[in-house]
Amino acid sequence: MPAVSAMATQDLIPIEAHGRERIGPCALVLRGFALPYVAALLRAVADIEVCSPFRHMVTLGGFAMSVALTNCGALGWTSDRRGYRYSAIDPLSARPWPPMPDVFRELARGAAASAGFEAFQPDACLINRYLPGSRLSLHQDRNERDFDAPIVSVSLGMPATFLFGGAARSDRAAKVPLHHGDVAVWGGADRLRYHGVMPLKDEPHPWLGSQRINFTFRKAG
Ligand code: MD6
Ligand code: FE
Repeated sequence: MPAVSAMATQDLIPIEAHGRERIGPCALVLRGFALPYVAALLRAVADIEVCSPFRHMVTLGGFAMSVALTNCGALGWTSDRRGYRYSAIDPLSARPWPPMPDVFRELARGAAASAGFEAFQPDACLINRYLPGSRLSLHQDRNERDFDAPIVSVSLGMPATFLFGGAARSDRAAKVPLHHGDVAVWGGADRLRYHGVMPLKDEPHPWLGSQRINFTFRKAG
């Protein structure tokens, strides 16, 4: 039975109603939380990709990722044949990543606080662009220096099926649909859970067309 709260004008309402879905003890999806920020996010991405274009990085195994990525903020997530790491320098431009716009920080902090993680101070924003067929295989986020800070993941554009697994790669993963404007937050006991994204179907979004843009905020350093 879900927990309930009494309201004056209605009957019993699940506490997680109003666009909040619990996907773990310390993990939530905040439905539509990013909608007020969409225009600012897209404007900023247009600026960021002039300096640090989207590119397909190569993984440890030597394969190009199907997802194209760039970063903003003091640190950016990178991958090559030697492995995964955070870097202050974009290996493509050989310059620092573009700064994280204030509006990004405001969105990430607001979403984290709403999920119970006060005082989130993101220093890294990974920006992923998915086209139809792009996918992200199950993995843990463990390149960050400490695991006390949550991960805040913002979805724009085409819908995706987020896989939210357990502490072991072989644990069964829940399939969580993510739509334009949704924000997933996971931390605490859920911080190291395996997660990924199923191959994207081509279901064009009215504004963004056949792509999904994902912003993943972290405290990496
Ligand atoms: C997403 N991205 O694109 C979630 N994690 O919806 C990730 O979980 C992720 O893209 C670690 C490194 C790169 C990523
Ligand atoms: Fe991840």
